[in-house]
Amino acid sequence: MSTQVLLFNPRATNYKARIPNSVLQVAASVDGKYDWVIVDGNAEVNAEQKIIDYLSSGNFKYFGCTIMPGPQLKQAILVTKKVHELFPDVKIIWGGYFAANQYKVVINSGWVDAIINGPGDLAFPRLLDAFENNSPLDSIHNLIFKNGNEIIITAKDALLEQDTLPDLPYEKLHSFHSLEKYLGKSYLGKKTIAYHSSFGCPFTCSFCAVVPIYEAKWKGQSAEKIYRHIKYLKENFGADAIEFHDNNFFVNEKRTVEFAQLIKNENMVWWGEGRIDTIDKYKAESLVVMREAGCKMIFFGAETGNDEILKKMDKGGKQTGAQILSFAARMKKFNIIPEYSFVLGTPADTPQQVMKQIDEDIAFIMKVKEANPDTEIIIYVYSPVPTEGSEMYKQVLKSGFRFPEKLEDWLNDSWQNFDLRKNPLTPWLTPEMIDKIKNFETVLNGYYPTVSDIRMNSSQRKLIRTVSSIRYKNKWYSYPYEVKVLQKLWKYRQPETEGF
Ligand code: B12
Ligand code: SF4
Repeated sequence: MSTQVLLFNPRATNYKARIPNSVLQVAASVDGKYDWVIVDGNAEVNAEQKIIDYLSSGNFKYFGCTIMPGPQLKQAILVTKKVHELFPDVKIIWGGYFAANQYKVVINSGWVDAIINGPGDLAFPRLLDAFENNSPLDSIHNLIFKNGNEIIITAKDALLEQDTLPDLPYEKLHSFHSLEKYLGKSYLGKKTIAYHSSFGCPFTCSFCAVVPIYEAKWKGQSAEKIYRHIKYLKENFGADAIEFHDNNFFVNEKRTVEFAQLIKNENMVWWGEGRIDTIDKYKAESLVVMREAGCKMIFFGAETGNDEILKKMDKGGKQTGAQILSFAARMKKFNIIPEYSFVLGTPADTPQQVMKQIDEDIAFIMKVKEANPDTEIIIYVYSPVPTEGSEMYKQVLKSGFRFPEKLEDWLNDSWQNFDLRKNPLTPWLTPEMIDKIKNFETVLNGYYPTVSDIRMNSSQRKLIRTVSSIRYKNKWYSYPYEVKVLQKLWKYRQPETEGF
């Protein structure tokens, strides 16, 4: 086992590092066959130097980097470019949502030898074997690479049975970076696990980056497997809470209830992402058992109250504005906090229509708060993902919007901010529209400070609410400087950009 693989998780957060599940699962796929190390940009002061030191030893043949859009792009691009220049013999492999969705710009950069397109559990070890044996790459599934000028995209594998995958090598990760430090404080608990229990999603929402990669497929680990890992992290490292990082944790009611029953006596608090129309079908007994077992809050993509747009977004065709409202009220009965995310600023034929839609969404969000004031609201500004063929993406292309053609262009501030979904600079949104969305968000968060912000105490909450109330009640959103000052002073944390 002499061939060494360096796996890099570029910095994505300044706020708190989480277990780097992407590179850890990739490590598991080659564990025992290839020797590997992990460099985590979230946990290192100078990740670049650490990588150069490792590679200078001459022991490494492969550099694997995971990459999602947003600030992670910075270290990913700069460090990869350096590795390519200083160590031309080291093979560079990228994986993750950005690499797969924006494959053209990545592979055309000339620095990346291959992209893993979707799960890497079979593709990565097979790719390394092929490189080792100098054999062709065409027969390896879930792969994108270049043959001369031609970009080759190989077939996708069906999703694997998740219980057949190897356990994550937590102990070896612990030898690089302390696991206790990864189990951070959160709204849920003092030591929060980041756990990823399923891949994909059975739906095809036309704005979602999961769709082009997983094409409406979903596979989850069994409740027993999840429970076994959580118990291990609890017993060995003192974990007391779980953030489920699945795109859609609650697809299968039976699995959710089985997990709830297993975890019930472990005194763990947990959170995950789900769909309103899926969980609205859950039986009352299931919701009761989930809450008793520690499920305190669930994140939902509410998106908009407008049924026409919901249809255009292809939310499975089942979610409606009326259901979003009644479901918020239903969750109150079970004492589970719904965390609703909305996507404002979707394209329309005229600027008047875009603005009208923003106004209607703002009014709708206020109605949700009336139905259940505990509902946490997250507001995103729509930023396109290349879901080729969807109605929404066709409209985006019609507006003249184009993604960057050079990898380094993603280093520009505006493109790094693009996927933070705050001000994506899409052609149909005017500064006035963006201001309206942002100012409303500021006033809303002032009037209803988020319960998940653990840095604000109750008197601070009361004061910020009083200051914001005149604006909220009278719908005066422009220039909310006084609210902003207080939020800055008390470091209001935006769960949407800094983590959940
Ligand atoms: C954890 C997480 C974060 C963490 C940081 C993660 C980190 N690496 O440090 C935080 C909270 C900081 C974060 C932030 C953001 N995130 Co994020 N994040 C996730 C989340 C929930 C889990 C990622 C994960 O661990 N997955 C588990 C692993 C096992 O799966 P995987 O990454 O897919 O890995 C497999 C394959 O992809 C492949 N693979 C992946 N990498 C590599 C590398 C190599 C070398 C190889 C061989 C294979 C390979 O093999 C793996 C095993 O099969 C995903 C959603 C999801 N369910 O994946 C979103 C997700 C990646 N995030 C997303 C986004 C947009 C963001 C933000 C940019 C914006 C936002 N508002 O959320 C911010 C950026 C903020 C910032 N400061 O950087 C989107 C990306 C969408 C897109 N447009 O492409 C996702 C998909 C969520 C979503 N559905 O919208 N995120
Ligand atoms: S339900 Fe969520 S994860 Fe699934 S396709 Fe829609 S937005 Fe994406």
